[in-house]
Amino acid sequence: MPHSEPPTEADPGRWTVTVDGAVATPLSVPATDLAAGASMRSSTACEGETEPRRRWRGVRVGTVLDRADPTPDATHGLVHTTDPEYACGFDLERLYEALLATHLDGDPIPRERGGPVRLLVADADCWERVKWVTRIDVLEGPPGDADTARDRVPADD
Ligand SMILES: Nc1nc2c(c(=O)[nH]1)N[C@H]1C(S)=C(S)[C@@H](COP(=O)(O)O)O[C@H]1N2
Ligand SMILES: [Mo]
Repeated sequence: MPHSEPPTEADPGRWTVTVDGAVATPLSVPATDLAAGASMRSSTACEGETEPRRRWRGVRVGTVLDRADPTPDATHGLVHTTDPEYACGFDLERLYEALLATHLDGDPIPRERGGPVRLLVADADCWERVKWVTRIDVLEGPPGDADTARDRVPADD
């Protein structure tokens, strides 16, 4: 499968998620501060696969976005990863309800499953479950070609 290589360095103690772009207060949240609050049951099956849903835990993205205070014209968020070729765009309302997860079934998310920080979204396409999240760039319009996640995934993946 044409998936990103995991980062070589994935220590939760040294990982941060940055929120910047169209926000009043750009910020960087240590991954260790995300392990609280919300949870979501989700499978990570790719199209055509079946895989049981498992319990992901972390914080609601909206909690972090509110702290950054998006501008009144903000409409989208582009979620970046350690893979410079992989970024996934979302409507801001949908991103608010997503989860920045640090735990899978009670344990820190293994690196190959997207740890230390993975995005889980309700009713997601498989490529929207973004592994190794490093940054959310808040945008005042659709990300266009900057959204590369879907393109990285061939139809049969
Ligand atoms: N950063 C990043 N996240 C990613 C991908 C990727 O290549 N890079 N691939 C996506 C796709 S297409 C799938 S099917 C799932 C695979 O997740 P899994 O290894 O937990 O099953 O990760 C998604 N998240
Ligand atoms: Mo996928």
